[in-house]
Amino acid sequence: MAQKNQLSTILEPRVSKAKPPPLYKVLLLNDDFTPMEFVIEVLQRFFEMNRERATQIMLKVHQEGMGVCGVFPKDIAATKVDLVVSFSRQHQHPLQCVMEET
Ligand code: TYC
Repeated sequence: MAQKNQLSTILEPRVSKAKPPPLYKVLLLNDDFTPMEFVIEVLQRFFEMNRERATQIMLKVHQEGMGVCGVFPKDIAATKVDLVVSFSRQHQHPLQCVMEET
């Protein structure tokens, strides 16, 4: 009985101190030059929105100056921003897309 059986080790329940990873909003900013149809295309292509939802968000950005496209972990948000900005520059549009911690 001097030797303790390893299989009998008791795992005490602990309160987890690990914080959930921070989330980031991906935002589109309004400008006077990017065509509305192009913004709708971006929202459908990179944020998996249907045309109706994409049109609603585009109009919100157009009227209010900015709008949220989605909320993601940091690396996914950063990838979405890069994809939107490079797609927009490829098509010679000045559309701006940024991320912000929630
Ligand atoms: N304001 C643009 C226009 O009138 C449309 C637009 C909407 C541009 C949303 C950017 O993020 C944007 N053509």
